[in-house]
Parts: sequence; structure tokens; C-alpha cells
Amino acid sequence: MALSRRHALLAGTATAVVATTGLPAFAATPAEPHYRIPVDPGDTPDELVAKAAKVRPTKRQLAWQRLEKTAFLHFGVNTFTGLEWGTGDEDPDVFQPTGLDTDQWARALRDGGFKLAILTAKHHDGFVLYQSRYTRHSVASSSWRDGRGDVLRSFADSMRKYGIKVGVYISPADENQYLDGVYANGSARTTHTVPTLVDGDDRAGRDLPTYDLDATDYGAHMLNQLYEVLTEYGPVDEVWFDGAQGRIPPDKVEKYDWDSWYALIRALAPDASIAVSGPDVRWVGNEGGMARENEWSVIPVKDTGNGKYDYALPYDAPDNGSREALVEAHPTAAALQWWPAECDVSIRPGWFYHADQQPKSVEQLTDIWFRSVGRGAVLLLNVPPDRDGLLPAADVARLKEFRERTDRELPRDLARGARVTDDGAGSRTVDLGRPLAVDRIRLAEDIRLGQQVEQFVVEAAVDGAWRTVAALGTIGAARILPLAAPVTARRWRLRVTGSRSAVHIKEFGLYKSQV
Ligand code: FUL
Repeated sequence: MALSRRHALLAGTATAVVATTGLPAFAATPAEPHYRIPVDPGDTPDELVAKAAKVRPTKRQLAWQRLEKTAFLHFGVNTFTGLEWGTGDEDPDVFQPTGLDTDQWARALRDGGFKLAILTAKHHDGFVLYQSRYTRHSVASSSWRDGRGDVLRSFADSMRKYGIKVGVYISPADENQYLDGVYANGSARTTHTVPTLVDGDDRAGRDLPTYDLDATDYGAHMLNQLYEVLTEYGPVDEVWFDGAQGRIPPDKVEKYDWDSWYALIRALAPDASIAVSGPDVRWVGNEGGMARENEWSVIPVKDTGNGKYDYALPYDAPDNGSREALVEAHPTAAALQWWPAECDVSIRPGWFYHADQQPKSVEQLTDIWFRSVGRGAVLLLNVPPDRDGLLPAADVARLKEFRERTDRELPRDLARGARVTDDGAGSRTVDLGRPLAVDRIRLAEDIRLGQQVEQFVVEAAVDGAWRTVAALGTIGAARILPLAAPVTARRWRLRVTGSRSAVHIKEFGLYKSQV
């Protein structure tokens, strides 16, 4: 029978999660104890720093961090109406991507060096790009492909075919469900069985994994859509929850059932990172693709209820992780959490395609790359498909040029195979064997052991003396330093001058760009 494998996933707290049969226990937050370390009101500044030094990423976060370059695809009714935020009552028949070719998307992204792509399966308007049982505001109501079109299916198949991981953007804000009286209808949180079968449900009688979860009416709607996406289009590697409310009136606020949504994702897609209104990945705080000069992955967070933790300091605080920031956040912080930054930005001015807009230049994209990937964040670059359902030729060419350019920025690590001396106190010297010109430096900490470096200098032995070529703060997962001019030296030294705990340098690469 349908409910033969029922799991009670949540009982009001993030950790009270019980699997009744067969499957392992699921938690709304990662099980690793060092991912989120509670702070106490009485903690001294030194105790806060000592706790920060002990925070570690989860395996899921480590896998996400390695992706470095990920892509966004904003596509939906807005592509055809010219809007950035839809209304929820648009005619689904406007959606007519007659030349849809998701293989073309995948090839362009692969050639651009992107490792994961996230499609707007549902934006704020509520129009969904797959065949859902829970809304009529979808591709099924368009005459495109006689109502049988499925962009999510096509996208997921193409990405996998070209070795790109699949992510889904599912907007919590939903104008269509608001107009239907489901979103923000004031309903109480009650226990829902997910999936909630509909009349004539094609899944009836199948041995489905079934979950009991607390949710409002709208929360249950989201759970049922998450269930469809994760069970019918998986494996999914990133679920992206935006924080914006769209055009829904500001007083119509739905308190989202984050705990239940997270628990269902953990159950059905255990490898998926949950971003950015989520526990695994943090929004960097701007939509320009720019990480902070010193970006920390250990962040003070506060508990905002329903299993959601949020920034204890403002999301765009210029400093959200230094010693000073830990102290500043202390009165409101509940914990210190590994919460690495994702830098989202669009290749064009809009998130959706608009015929009168043009893609950014290679110089702009390269600058964004240095300020995102080069500061220990992951880049999430949006490339919007056009009304034919294709990535515009200009954008495809730009992605390729961008990839070629970043390859030329760091063409060959001159320090590979060189003699390396570690003094054990945060200093590493590289002897290149002969003087070589260097104008790019790539550093990384072994973040499996946390993020520890607070200050460092890179020096080159020039005319018999150590000369400082760079002096900065954090290193973290990656730090790419472009030097203003090439420096020629045989011996190079990284000296960590401030750290929270023992430092583990994973990478000290020296490059001569060919740009
Ligand atoms: C924002 C949304 O409101 C935009 O439409 C877009 O999806 C962007 C990535 O996030 O908050």
C-alpha cells in the first residue's frame, strides 16, 4: 500500500528526527558536530575565537566548495513577458520556447568550465517548468508541445549527459499560490503526509517513501513539489531557496516550514547542498558576484525559528567573520557555523533574458572570478536562455572566452615539483631552482581543518632580501592574488602572521599569466 514506508521526519525541532523503518535517521541540520558550534552568553572573546577555530565543513560543503564555477539559468514566463518578477496570473500560453535545446545549454556550460547548473524550476510567479500535480500554472497549461513539454526533464538529462551536476531553484515566494489563497492563508501547521496523492494520482498503489511532516497549507504545497522534483528528476546536488518575496504584498508573509523542507531534502537528496536560505551555503550579500576582501566561512548565526539559522550580523556587513565581528555578533549569535559564500551574478543586467541587454565583457567576468573564486567563494553565474529556448550566441561565445581567459591567468604552477620547506610555524618557502617571473599566486588552506589564517604575507627574495609582494587577511578555500607587475625571484615565501589555530596550507602556487 502507498503508506507502507512512512517516516516521521520532524517533531518541531531541527534534530528530533526519527526514521521508523529501513532508512537511516535524517536530520534537518548536518549531523557533523563541528559544523555548528553553539556560543554561550558568557563566552569571552578568546573563547569565541577558540570555538571559531574548531568549526569544520561537512562533506557536502566540501564537495560544493570544489565546484568553484557554477551556473544559474533563469527561464520561465518572465522570459516571454519581459518582466523580472512575474505576477502569478500570467497566461501560461505565453511560454513558447519553440527551439528549446538544453544540450546546447549543457555544451556551452561544459566548455565554459561550469560544474553544476541550477534551473529556476519555479520563480516567484509560481509558474513551474515541469509537469507538476500540484499547480496548473505550469508548462502543462501551455500549448507548447501540446502541454507535454518538460523543461526540467530536458535540462536534467542534458546536464548529466555532459557531466554537469543538477541544481534546482524553487522559489519559496509564490504569487500564483498567493492568488489561489494557499500562500499566506493563515493556516496552522499540522502534520501532512508527503506525497499527498491527488485525484487520479499516477503514483497511487506504488511503494513510495512517504513522510509525515509539519507544515501550513503552503508549506505542504512546497513539500509536495520538492518531493516531485527530488524523486522524479534526481539526483539533485543543490536546492536553491531565494529570500525575496516577489510582488506579494509585504504584509502577506508566510512563515516558511524550513525545518520540514530541509528534512525532506536531506531524506530524498542527501548530497544536495541547500542554498542560500539554507544551512549549507550562504548568500555573499550582493548580486554583483563579489566576495569580501577577507571572506570567512565561519559565520555567527542566530536562530530565527522553524529550523532556520540566519546571519547574526547584517547579510551585507563588510566584515562578518573576523575576531571583531565574532565579538560584535555575540549578543545575538546562537552559534558559529560553517557557512561558505556563494557569489551570484548575472552575465547580463537582468536575471531573465531581455533582447535589449548584452552580456558582460571578458574583463568584467574575469574581475568577478578574481573577486569570488579568488576569495574563497563559489561563483554562481547566471546565463539566461532566450525566447527560442537557447543560450544566446553572444553569451555562449563569452563563456568560452571567459574560460580561456581564466586558463591563461593561471596557466602552469611554477612551484609544482619545486623544493618546499615548511618551518612548522606557518611559514613555507619555495625554491624554484632559478629566478622566474611570477604575477599570480594561488593559496589555499586545507579547510577540512577549518579556516584559520587571519593575516599573511607573501615575500620574494629579491637582491638578497625578502621583499613583500602581498600582505592580506584570510586565505580559506582559495585566495588568488594578481600582482600589479611581475616579480622575478628564485625563492618565494608564504608567512602566516596571524591565525586562530594551527595552520594547514594546502596550496602555494606561483604563476606567470599569459594575458
Ligand atoms: C533574487 C530574485 O528576486 C531574483 O529574481 C533572482 O532570482 C535572484 C537570483 O534572486 O532574490
